[in-house]
Amino acid sequence: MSTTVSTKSAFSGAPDTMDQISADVLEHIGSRDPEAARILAEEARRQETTLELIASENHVSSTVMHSVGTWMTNKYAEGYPGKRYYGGCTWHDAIEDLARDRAKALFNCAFANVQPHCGANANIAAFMALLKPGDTVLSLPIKSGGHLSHGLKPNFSGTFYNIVDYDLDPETERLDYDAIRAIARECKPRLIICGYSAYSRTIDFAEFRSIADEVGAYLMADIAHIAGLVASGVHPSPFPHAHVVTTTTHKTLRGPRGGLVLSDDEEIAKLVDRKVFPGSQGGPLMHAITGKAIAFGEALTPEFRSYQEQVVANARALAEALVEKGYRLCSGGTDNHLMLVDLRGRDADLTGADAERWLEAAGMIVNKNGIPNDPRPPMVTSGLRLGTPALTTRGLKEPEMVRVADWLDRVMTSKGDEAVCDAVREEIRVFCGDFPLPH
Ligand code: DSN
Repeated sequence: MSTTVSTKSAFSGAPDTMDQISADVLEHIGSRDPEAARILAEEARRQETTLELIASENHVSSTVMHSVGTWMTNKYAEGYPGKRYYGGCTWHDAIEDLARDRAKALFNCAFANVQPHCGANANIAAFMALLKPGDTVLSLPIKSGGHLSHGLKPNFSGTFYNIVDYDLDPETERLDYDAIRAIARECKPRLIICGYSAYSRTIDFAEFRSIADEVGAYLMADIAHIAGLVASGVHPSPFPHAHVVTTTTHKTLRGPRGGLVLSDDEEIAKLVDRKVFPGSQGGPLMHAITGKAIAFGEALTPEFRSYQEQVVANARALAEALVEKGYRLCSGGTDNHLMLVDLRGRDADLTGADAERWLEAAGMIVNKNGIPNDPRPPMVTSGLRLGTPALTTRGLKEPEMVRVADWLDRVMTSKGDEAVCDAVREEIRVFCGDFPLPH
């Protein structure tokens, strides 16, 4: 349900809690476009005073944030460093080389293309590099935790390729590698995809590669959700197993919004470059590539590894606290940064859509999510997907996860009672003051 808000009133200044550089930027915009500045200030305030539990979101450092609003936005740079279709690209070459080199160091691989505008675009380029239209792709469907660009019918992937599904084991709600192998033997895919949007368990990339090798398929790992964990060694790496690895840059990796393709295979690398540009994109977003370079630099630090360890520790603590309150978690828990809560375990009538709405009113931002074999439609669902990357960025640790679980439970057991939501909203507003956004 969308809410119409008035944006007409004038900008009344940056929130007090904002860091000086951000406040100066906002005041500057406000002096020229108060209407737009008001919206930005409101969004900053929303982020400051609410708890972000969407597993695919994060808060970037102010360095990354401000780096995407720079001179780099003014330039066309079609092509690649040293081979551009436009003059004046010296510094664009330098920043793209920096981003590529840091990405390769981060994931310990030989090739990186940092130009995809988003994860879905990275996947388009990977498909185009490895497949012809009509080829068979074996993947987990979105209803079981996969991604729309892995084969959903209305998406490019489901439109141009022959998609065969594998599924989770209905009992354990985990990947069943023997069953995947059996389907692969039967359908003989050209490509097998692993890596998911709502799967809370460790992925065995070596096992996937052994299946791919047995049937002569390529293996693609879409690590969009777990990229930060992988870069820090907190989740096993898809290298050297996957032929191609795709990811977004803005989830656990904590960079600007964008996509990335990685590989260790020289031939595939050449194809991916051609399929990103000119195959599926025009001018790269050089301001976003600047932010990627800086975020990858941050991710190469020891602090980033500690952050990822805390993300996983927090997810485990939140999962345990919810189970103690009677919630059922799909697959029984989590090994990574997210969990899928089957709300029916607590109350058979509870839906993801209701919970999402009530929790937002109480200052907790979540997304409804189908659970495996969900009888409810995607806009209703029986589940919530919860993640800890953004909370961990703010400095929350295990004891705070118990508080978050309490707030979640209070709101959901009250069925969104207005007085309960208001009381929790106020507690969270005060709590957030102790855990400021990164400066
Ligand atoms: N839509 C993203 C997510 O929320 O997981 C995946 O691209």
